Amino acid sequence: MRHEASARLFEAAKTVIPGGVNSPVRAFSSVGIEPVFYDRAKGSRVWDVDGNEYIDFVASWGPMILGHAPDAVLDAVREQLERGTSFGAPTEIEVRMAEAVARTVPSIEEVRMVSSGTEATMSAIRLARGYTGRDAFIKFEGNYHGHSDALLVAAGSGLATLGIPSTPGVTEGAARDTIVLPYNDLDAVADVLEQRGEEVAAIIVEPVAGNMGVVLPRDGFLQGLRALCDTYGVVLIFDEVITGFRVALGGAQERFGVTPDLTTLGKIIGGGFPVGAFGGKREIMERLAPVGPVYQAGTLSGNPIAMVAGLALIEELSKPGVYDELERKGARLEAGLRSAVETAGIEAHLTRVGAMACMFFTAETVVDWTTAATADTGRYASYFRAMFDRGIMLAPSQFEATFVGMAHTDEDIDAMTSAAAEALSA
Ligand code: KE4
Repeated sequence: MRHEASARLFEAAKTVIPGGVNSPVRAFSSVGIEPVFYDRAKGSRVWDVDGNEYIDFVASWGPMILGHAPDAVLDAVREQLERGTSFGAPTEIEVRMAEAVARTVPSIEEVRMVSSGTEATMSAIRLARGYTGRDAFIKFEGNYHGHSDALLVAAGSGLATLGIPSTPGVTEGAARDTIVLPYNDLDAVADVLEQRGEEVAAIIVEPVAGNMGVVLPRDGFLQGLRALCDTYGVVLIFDEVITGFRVALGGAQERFGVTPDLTTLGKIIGGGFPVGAFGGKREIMERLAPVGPVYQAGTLSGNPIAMVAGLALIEELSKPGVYDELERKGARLEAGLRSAVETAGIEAHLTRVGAMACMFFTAETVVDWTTAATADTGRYASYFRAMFDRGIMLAPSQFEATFVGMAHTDEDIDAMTSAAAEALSA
Protein backbone atom coordinates (compact mmCIF):
# COMPACT_ATOMS: atom_id res chain seq x y z
CA MET A 1 0.00 0.00 0.00
CA ARG A 2 1.19 3.53 -0.83
CA HIS A 3 0.55 6.34 1.63
CA GLU A 4 2.19 9.38 -0.01
CA ALA A 5 -0.95 11.51 -0.04
CA SER A 6 -1.62 10.76 3.63
CA ALA A 7 2.00 11.58 4.46
CA ARG A 8 1.78 14.92 2.67
CA LEU A 9 -1.47 15.78 4.42
CA PHE A 10 -0.05 14.75 7.80
CA GLU A 11 2.93 17.09 7.33
CA ALA A 12 0.60 19.95 6.40
CA ALA A 13 -1.78 19.10 9.24
CA LYS A 14 0.98 19.18 11.83
CA THR A 15 1.73 22.83 10.95
CA VAL A 16 -1.76 23.99 11.86
CA ILE A 17 -3.35 21.32 14.09
CA PRO A 18 -1.67 20.08 17.28
CA GLY A 19 -0.15 16.70 16.40
CA GLY A 20 -1.93 16.95 13.06
CA VAL A 21 -5.17 15.56 14.48
CA ASN A 22 -8.33 16.81 16.15
CA SER A 23 -8.34 13.97 18.66
CA PRO A 24 -5.17 12.33 19.98
CA VAL A 25 -5.93 8.66 19.36
CA ARG A 26 -6.22 9.37 15.62
CA ALA A 27 -2.47 10.08 15.44
CA PHE A 28 -1.67 6.33 15.55
CA SER A 29 1.01 7.18 18.16
CA SER A 30 0.84 3.82 19.93
CA VAL A 31 0.97 1.65 16.80
CA GLY A 32 4.22 2.99 15.33
CA ILE A 33 3.06 4.23 11.93
CA GLU A 34 1.79 7.52 10.60
CA PRO A 35 -1.98 7.96 10.42
CA VAL A 36 -3.84 7.63 7.15
CA PHE A 37 -6.23 10.35 6.10
CA TYR A 38 -9.68 9.16 5.10
CA ASP A 39 -11.25 10.19 1.80
CA ARG A 40 -14.65 8.47 1.99
CA ALA A 41 -16.57 5.58 3.51
CA LYS A 42 -19.62 3.46 2.72
CA GLY A 43 -21.00 0.40 4.50
CA SER A 44 -18.19 -1.67 6.00
CA ARG A 45 -15.53 0.05 3.88
CA VAL A 46 -13.32 3.11 4.27
CA TRP A 47 -10.89 4.47 1.67
CA ASP A 48 -7.87 6.62 2.42
CA VAL A 49 -6.64 9.50 0.29
CA ASP A 50 -4.23 7.18 -1.51
CA GLY A 51 -7.16 5.03 -2.61
CA ASN A 52 -6.39 2.16 -0.22
CA GLU A 53 -9.50 0.27 0.89
CA TYR A 54 -10.00 -1.16 4.35
CA ILE A 55 -12.69 -3.19 6.05
CA ASP A 56 -13.42 -0.91 8.98
CA PHE A 57 -13.83 -2.18 12.55
CA VAL A 58 -13.37 1.25 14.21
CA ALA A 59 -16.77 2.54 13.04
CA SER A 60 -15.81 6.11 13.94
CA TRP A 61 -15.32 4.79 17.54
CA GLY A 62 -18.82 3.34 17.66
CA PRO A 63 -21.41 5.47 15.81
CA MET A 64 -21.35 3.55 12.52
CA ILE A 65 -23.31 0.53 13.77
CA LEU A 66 -25.31 0.45 10.52
CA GLY A 67 -22.12 0.93 8.52
CA HIS A 68 -20.85 4.18 7.05
CA ALA A 69 -23.16 6.63 5.26
CA PRO A 70 -26.31 4.51 5.61
CA ASP A 71 -28.95 5.52 3.06
CA ALA A 72 -31.66 5.98 5.71
CA VAL A 73 -29.52 8.61 7.44
CA LEU A 74 -28.36 10.29 4.23
CA ASP A 75 -31.94 10.60 2.96
CA ALA A 76 -33.15 12.12 6.24
CA VAL A 77 -30.28 14.60 6.33
CA ARG A 78 -30.69 15.64 2.69
CA GLU A 79 -34.32 16.51 3.28
CA GLN A 80 -33.59 18.51 6.44
CA LEU A 81 -30.69 20.44 4.86
CA GLU A 82 -33.11 22.24 2.56
CA ARG A 83 -35.19 23.33 5.58
CA GLY A 84 -32.27 24.88 7.45
CA THR A 85 -29.29 23.60 9.41
CA SER A 86 -29.52 25.33 12.80
CA PHE A 87 -32.01 27.63 14.49
CA GLY A 88 -31.18 27.89 18.17
CA ALA A 89 -34.91 27.47 18.69
CA PRO A 90 -37.08 24.48 19.60
CA THR A 91 -38.14 22.22 16.74
CA GLU A 92 -40.51 19.26 16.34
CA ILE A 93 -37.65 16.92 15.45
CA GLU A 94 -36.10 17.48 18.89
CA VAL A 95 -39.36 16.39 20.52
CA ARG A 96 -39.57 13.29 18.32
CA MET A 97 -35.95 12.43 19.14
CA ALA A 98 -36.50 12.86 22.88
CA GLU A 99 -39.62 10.68 22.65
CA ALA A 100 -37.66 7.98 20.80
CA VAL A 101 -34.85 7.99 23.38
CA ALA A 102 -37.30 7.98 26.31
CA ARG A 103 -39.26 5.13 24.71
CA THR A 104 -36.11 3.07 24.20
CA VAL A 105 -33.78 3.60 27.18
CA PRO A 106 -35.36 2.18 30.37
CA SER A 107 -34.02 4.82 32.80
CA ILE A 108 -34.93 7.85 30.73
CA GLU A 109 -38.10 9.81 31.47
CA GLU A 110 -36.62 13.13 30.33
CA VAL A 111 -33.52 13.82 28.23
CA ARG A 112 -31.41 16.85 27.36
CA MET A 113 -29.43 16.88 24.11
CA VAL A 114 -25.86 18.19 23.98
CA SER A 115 -23.08 17.99 21.36
CA SER A 116 -20.64 15.40 22.70
CA GLY A 117 -20.24 12.61 25.21
CA THR A 118 -17.95 14.86 27.23
CA GLU A 119 -20.71 17.45 27.55
CA ALA A 120 -23.16 14.74 28.54
CA THR A 121 -21.07 13.30 31.37
CA MET A 122 -19.89 16.72 32.59
CA SER A 123 -23.50 17.88 32.77
CA ALA A 124 -24.72 14.69 34.43
CA ILE A 125 -22.14 15.05 37.20
CA ARG A 126 -23.13 18.70 37.77
CA LEU A 127 -26.81 17.73 37.83
CA ALA A 128 -26.19 14.93 40.35
CA ARG A 129 -24.25 17.35 42.56
CA GLY A 130 -27.01 19.95 42.28
CA TYR A 131 -29.70 17.38 43.00
CA THR A 132 -27.99 15.87 46.08
CA GLY A 133 -26.18 18.94 47.39
CA ARG A 134 -23.08 16.77 47.68
CA ASP A 135 -19.68 17.35 46.04
CA ALA A 136 -17.76 14.08 45.79
CA PHE A 137 -18.32 11.38 43.17
CA ILE A 138 -16.89 7.96 42.36
CA LYS A 139 -15.47 6.88 39.00
CA PHE A 140 -13.48 3.79 38.09
CA GLU A 141 -9.89 3.41 36.93
CA GLY A 142 -9.77 2.63 33.21
CA ASN A 143 -13.18 4.15 32.55
CA TYR A 144 -13.11 7.20 30.27
CA HIS A 145 -15.95 9.66 30.36
CA GLY A 146 -14.61 12.43 28.13
CA HIS A 147 -12.21 15.23 28.96
CA SER A 148 -13.96 17.50 31.47
CA ASP A 149 -11.67 18.44 34.36
CA ALA A 150 -13.30 16.48 37.17
CA LEU A 151 -13.18 13.33 35.05
CA LEU A 152 -9.51 13.60 34.02
CA VAL A 153 -8.42 12.29 37.39
CA ALA A 154 -6.18 9.42 38.45
CA ALA A 155 -6.58 7.32 41.55
CA GLY A 156 -5.09 8.92 44.63
CA SER A 157 -3.06 6.75 46.96
CA GLY A 158 -5.23 4.77 49.31
CA LEU A 159 -8.80 3.80 48.81
CA ALA A 160 -10.89 6.76 49.72
CA THR A 161 -8.40 9.54 49.24
CA LEU A 162 -9.11 12.29 46.79
CA GLY A 163 -8.27 12.12 43.12
CA ILE A 164 -5.21 13.69 41.60
CA PRO A 165 -5.13 15.45 38.21
CA SER A 166 -4.21 13.03 35.43
CA THR A 167 -3.10 15.80 33.08
CA PRO A 168 -1.56 19.26 33.34
CA GLY A 169 -4.21 21.94 33.30
CA VAL A 170 -6.55 20.14 35.67
CA THR A 171 -6.31 21.82 39.06
CA GLU A 172 -6.14 20.02 42.38
CA GLY A 173 -9.38 21.77 43.23
CA ALA A 174 -11.09 20.31 40.18
CA ALA A 175 -9.80 16.82 41.03
CA ARG A 176 -10.33 17.04 44.77
CA ASP A 177 -13.84 15.61 44.83
CA THR A 178 -13.25 12.73 42.43
CA ILE A 179 -12.74 9.32 44.04
CA VAL A 180 -11.19 6.75 41.71
CA LEU A 181 -11.70 3.05 42.50
CA PRO A 182 -10.84 -0.22 40.77
CA TYR A 183 -13.46 -1.32 38.20
CA ASN A 184 -15.49 -4.37 39.26
CA ASP A 185 -14.48 -3.89 42.91
CA LEU A 186 -17.77 -3.65 44.77
CA ASP A 187 -16.11 -3.96 48.19
CA ALA A 188 -14.05 -0.85 47.48
CA VAL A 189 -17.22 1.07 46.68
CA ALA A 190 -18.95 -0.21 49.80
CA ASP A 191 -15.96 0.78 51.96
CA VAL A 192 -15.87 4.33 50.57
CA LEU A 193 -19.60 4.80 50.97
CA GLU A 194 -19.44 3.47 54.53
CA GLN A 195 -16.82 6.13 55.30
CA ARG A 196 -18.13 9.01 53.18
CA GLY A 197 -21.53 8.05 51.85
CA GLU A 198 -23.16 11.30 52.89
CA GLU A 199 -20.57 13.26 50.84
CA VAL A 200 -20.95 11.30 47.61
CA ALA A 201 -23.28 12.72 44.95
CA ALA A 202 -22.87 10.08 42.27
CA ILE A 203 -21.20 6.98 40.93
CA ILE A 204 -20.43 7.14 37.21
CA VAL A 205 -19.56 3.87 35.48
CA GLU A 206 -19.20 2.40 32.00
CA PRO A 207 -21.58 -0.57 32.43
CA VAL A 208 -19.40 -2.39 29.93
CA ALA A 209 -15.99 -0.75 29.87
CA GLY A 210 -14.88 0.22 26.36
CA ASN A 211 -11.89 2.45 27.08
CA MET A 212 -9.44 -0.01 28.58
CA GLY A 213 -10.27 -2.48 25.88
CA VAL A 214 -13.63 -4.18 26.44
CA VAL A 215 -14.06 -5.31 30.04
CA LEU A 216 -17.27 -6.92 31.23
CA PRO A 217 -18.94 -6.14 34.54
CA ARG A 218 -18.51 -9.01 36.98
CA ASP A 219 -21.73 -10.83 37.83
CA GLY A 220 -23.47 -8.71 40.44
CA PHE A 221 -21.26 -5.63 40.01
CA LEU A 222 -23.88 -3.41 38.40
CA GLN A 223 -26.63 -4.78 40.64
CA GLY A 224 -24.39 -4.11 43.64
CA LEU A 225 -23.81 -0.50 42.58
CA ARG A 226 -27.57 -0.06 42.28
CA ALA A 227 -28.16 -1.38 45.78
CA LEU A 228 -25.37 0.75 47.32
CA CYS A 229 -26.69 3.88 45.59
CA ASP A 230 -30.16 3.16 46.97
CA THR A 231 -28.75 2.71 50.48
CA TYR A 232 -26.72 5.93 50.50
CA GLY A 233 -28.89 8.17 48.32
CA VAL A 234 -26.21 8.33 45.62
CA VAL A 235 -27.13 9.03 41.97
CA LEU A 236 -26.13 6.07 39.76
CA ILE A 237 -24.98 7.26 36.34
CA PHE A 238 -24.45 4.76 33.51
CA ASP A 239 -22.13 6.23 30.92
CA GLU A 240 -23.59 4.53 27.85
CA VAL A 241 -21.86 6.71 25.26
CA ILE A 242 -20.44 3.49 23.78
CA THR A 243 -22.89 0.83 24.99
CA GLY A 244 -26.06 2.84 24.30
CA PHE A 245 -27.89 1.33 21.29
CA ARG A 246 -24.78 -0.89 20.87
CA VAL A 247 -25.10 -3.86 23.26
CA ALA A 248 -28.92 -3.75 23.09
CA LEU A 249 -31.45 -1.26 21.77
CA GLY A 250 -31.91 -0.04 25.34
CA GLY A 251 -28.18 -0.30 26.04
CA ALA A 252 -26.38 -2.14 28.83
CA GLN A 253 -29.13 -1.22 31.31
CA GLU A 254 -31.56 -3.29 29.20
CA ARG A 255 -29.04 -6.10 28.60
CA PHE A 256 -28.09 -6.46 32.28
CA GLY A 257 -31.44 -5.44 33.77
CA VAL A 258 -30.08 -2.68 36.00
CA THR A 259 -31.69 0.76 35.82
CA PRO A 260 -29.48 3.76 36.68
CA ASP A 261 -30.82 7.15 37.82
CA LEU A 262 -29.13 8.98 34.94
CA THR A 263 -27.75 7.78 31.62
CA THR A 264 -25.31 9.52 29.32
CA LEU A 265 -25.38 8.83 25.59
CA GLY A 266 -23.41 9.85 22.50
CA LYS A 267 -21.90 8.37 19.33
CA ILE A 268 -24.68 6.16 17.87
CA ILE A 269 -27.54 8.54 18.76
CA GLY A 270 -25.99 11.19 16.52
CA GLY A 271 -25.97 8.96 13.44
CA GLY A 272 -22.48 10.27 12.75
CA PHE A 273 -23.21 13.89 13.71
CA PRO A 274 -22.06 15.62 16.93
CA VAL A 275 -24.63 14.56 19.53
CA GLY A 276 -24.49 13.66 23.19
CA ALA A 277 -27.36 13.36 25.63
CA PHE A 278 -28.07 12.86 29.31
CA GLY A 279 -31.37 11.76 30.73
CA GLY A 280 -33.06 9.91 33.52
CA LYS A 281 -35.63 10.27 36.26
CA ARG A 282 -37.93 13.28 35.86
CA GLU A 283 -37.39 14.16 39.54
CA ILE A 284 -33.69 14.67 38.84
CA MET A 285 -33.90 16.09 35.32
CA GLU A 286 -36.38 18.77 36.42
CA ARG A 287 -33.59 20.37 38.48
CA LEU A 288 -32.12 21.56 35.18
CA ALA A 289 -32.51 25.12 33.90
CA PRO A 290 -34.81 26.63 32.87
CA VAL A 291 -37.22 24.72 35.13
CA GLY A 292 -34.67 24.13 37.91
CA PRO A 293 -31.56 25.84 39.29
CA VAL A 294 -28.80 23.66 37.76
CA TYR A 295 -27.46 25.55 34.76
CA GLN A 296 -26.58 23.81 31.50
CA ALA A 297 -26.85 25.08 27.92
CA GLY A 298 -25.59 24.67 24.33
CA THR A 299 -25.86 26.60 21.08
CA LEU A 300 -26.09 23.50 18.90
CA SER A 301 -27.87 21.25 21.39
CA GLY A 302 -30.65 19.43 19.54
CA ASN A 303 -29.32 20.60 16.17
CA PRO A 304 -31.96 19.61 13.59
CA ILE A 305 -29.49 17.94 11.19
CA ALA A 306 -28.04 15.84 14.00
CA MET A 307 -31.50 15.04 15.28
CA VAL A 308 -32.85 13.76 11.96
CA ALA A 309 -29.70 11.69 11.52
CA GLY A 310 -29.91 10.23 15.00
CA LEU A 311 -33.62 9.55 14.76
CA ALA A 312 -33.24 7.84 11.37
CA LEU A 313 -30.55 5.59 12.86
CA ILE A 314 -32.62 4.75 15.93
CA GLU A 315 -35.59 3.91 13.70
CA GLU A 316 -33.43 1.51 11.68
CA LEU A 317 -32.05 -0.08 14.86
CA SER A 318 -35.58 -0.47 16.23
CA LYS A 319 -36.57 -2.81 13.40
CA PRO A 320 -37.11 -6.48 14.37
CA GLY A 321 -34.09 -8.77 14.36
CA VAL A 322 -31.33 -6.13 14.30
CA TYR A 323 -29.78 -7.07 17.65
CA ASP A 324 -30.08 -10.79 16.96
CA GLU A 325 -28.11 -10.17 13.77
CA LEU A 326 -25.55 -8.02 15.62
CA GLU A 327 -25.17 -10.81 18.18
CA ARG A 328 -24.69 -13.36 15.38
CA LYS A 329 -22.03 -11.23 13.71
CA GLY A 330 -20.30 -10.59 17.03
CA ALA A 331 -20.28 -14.30 17.84
CA ARG A 332 -18.84 -15.11 14.37
CA LEU A 333 -16.10 -12.56 14.90
CA GLU A 334 -15.29 -13.94 18.35
CA ALA A 335 -15.22 -17.55 17.16
CA GLY A 336 -12.92 -16.64 14.29
CA LEU A 337 -10.55 -14.73 16.53
CA ARG A 338 -10.46 -17.54 19.11
CA SER A 339 -9.57 -19.94 16.32
CA ALA A 340 -6.86 -17.54 15.08
CA VAL A 341 -5.35 -17.32 18.58
CA GLU A 342 -5.40 -21.10 18.93
CA THR A 343 -3.83 -21.62 15.50
CA ALA A 344 -1.09 -19.14 16.33
CA GLY A 345 -0.53 -20.77 19.71
CA ILE A 346 -0.27 -17.43 21.47
CA GLU A 347 -1.64 -16.17 24.78
CA ALA A 348 -4.46 -13.67 24.41
CA HIS A 349 -7.59 -12.82 26.33
CA LEU A 350 -10.71 -12.14 24.28
CA THR A 351 -13.77 -10.28 25.53
CA ARG A 352 -17.05 -9.50 23.81
CA VAL A 353 -20.49 -8.11 24.57
CA GLY A 354 -22.77 -8.15 21.54
CA ALA A 355 -21.17 -6.16 18.73
CA MET A 356 -18.15 -4.88 20.68
CA ALA A 357 -15.08 -6.99 21.33
CA CYS A 358 -11.41 -6.85 22.26
CA MET A 359 -8.30 -9.02 22.03
CA PHE A 360 -5.87 -8.35 24.89
CA PHE A 361 -2.31 -9.55 24.37
CA THR A 362 -2.03 -10.98 27.86
CA ALA A 363 -2.49 -14.35 29.53
CA GLU A 364 -4.37 -12.62 32.36
CA THR A 365 -8.13 -12.55 32.66
CA VAL A 366 -8.89 -8.86 32.30
CA VAL A 367 -11.31 -7.50 34.90
CA ASP A 368 -9.99 -4.00 35.58
CA TRP A 369 -7.29 -1.51 34.60
CA THR A 370 -4.55 -3.31 36.52
CA THR A 371 -5.10 -6.54 34.57
CA ALA A 372 -5.76 -4.70 31.30
CA ALA A 373 -2.43 -2.92 31.70
CA THR A 374 -0.59 -6.27 31.62
CA ALA A 375 -1.36 -6.40 27.88
CA ASP A 376 1.69 -6.24 25.62
CA THR A 377 1.06 -3.00 23.76
CA GLY A 378 4.08 -3.58 21.53
CA ARG A 379 2.57 -6.89 20.45
CA TYR A 380 -0.72 -5.14 19.79
CA ALA A 381 1.07 -2.53 17.66
CA SER A 382 2.62 -5.19 15.42
CA TYR A 383 -0.75 -6.96 15.17
CA PHE A 384 -2.38 -3.64 14.20
CA ARG A 385 0.24 -3.04 11.49
CA ALA A 386 -0.07 -6.56 10.11
CA MET A 387 -3.84 -6.21 9.91
CA PHE A 388 -3.56 -2.71 8.43
CA ASP A 389 -1.26 -4.05 5.70
CA ARG A 390 -3.92 -6.67 4.94
CA GLY A 391 -6.63 -4.02 4.55
CA ILE A 392 -8.23 -4.41 7.96
CA MET A 393 -8.66 -1.19 9.99
CA LEU A 394 -8.60 -1.76 13.76
CA ALA A 395 -8.49 0.76 16.59
CA PRO A 396 -4.92 2.14 16.81
CA SER A 397 -4.72 1.27 20.51
CA GLN A 398 -4.88 -1.89 22.59
CA PHE A 399 -7.24 -0.12 24.96
CA GLU A 400 -10.15 0.42 22.61
CA ALA A 401 -12.91 -1.77 21.15
CA THR A 402 -13.39 -3.66 17.91
CA PHE A 403 -16.84 -2.80 16.58
CA VAL A 404 -18.83 -5.02 14.25
CA GLY A 405 -21.97 -3.64 12.62
CA MET A 406 -24.90 -4.38 10.34
CA ALA A 407 -22.88 -3.61 7.19
CA HIS A 408 -20.23 -6.28 7.91
CA THR A 409 -20.97 -9.36 5.83
CA ASP A 410 -19.91 -12.84 6.91
CA GLU A 411 -17.22 -12.54 4.22
CA ASP A 412 -15.95 -9.30 5.84
CA ILE A 413 -15.80 -10.98 9.23
CA ASP A 414 -14.10 -14.08 7.86
CA ALA A 415 -11.60 -11.90 5.98
CA MET A 416 -10.78 -10.16 9.26
CA THR A 417 -10.32 -13.34 11.25
CA SER A 418 -8.31 -14.98 8.46
CA ALA A 419 -6.04 -11.94 8.40
CA ALA A 420 -5.76 -12.22 12.18
CA ALA A 421 -4.72 -15.88 11.89
CA GLU A 422 -1.93 -14.84 9.51
CA ALA A 423 -0.96 -11.74 11.52
CA LEU A 424 -0.81 -13.63 14.82
CA SER A 425 1.19 -16.48 13.33
CA ALA A 426 3.72 -14.19 11.62
P1 KE4 B 1 -16.82 12.47 23.21
O1 KE4 B 1 -16.66 13.76 24.00
O2 KE4 B 1 -15.53 12.00 22.59
O3 KE4 B 1 -18.00 12.52 22.22
O4 KE4 B 1 -17.29 11.34 24.26
C1 KE4 B 1 -16.51 11.12 25.41
C2 KE4 B 1 -16.77 9.71 25.92
C3 KE4 B 1 -17.59 9.55 27.03
N1 KE4 B 1 -17.87 8.32 27.52
C4 KE4 B 1 -17.36 7.21 26.93
C5 KE4 B 1 -17.70 5.87 27.51
C6 KE4 B 1 -16.53 7.32 25.78
O5 KE4 B 1 -16.03 6.19 25.21
C7 KE4 B 1 -16.23 8.59 25.26
C8 KE4 B 1 -15.33 8.79 24.06
N2 KE4 B 1 -14.74 7.61 23.51
C9 KE4 B 1 -13.49 7.78 22.80
C10 KE4 B 1 -12.99 6.42 22.29
N3 KE4 B 1 -13.15 5.35 23.17
C11 KE4 B 1 -13.63 8.75 21.68
C12 KE4 B 1 -12.52 8.70 20.66
C13 KE4 B 1 -11.61 9.88 20.78
O6 KE4 B 1 -11.30 10.31 21.92
O7 KE4 B 1 -11.19 10.37 19.71
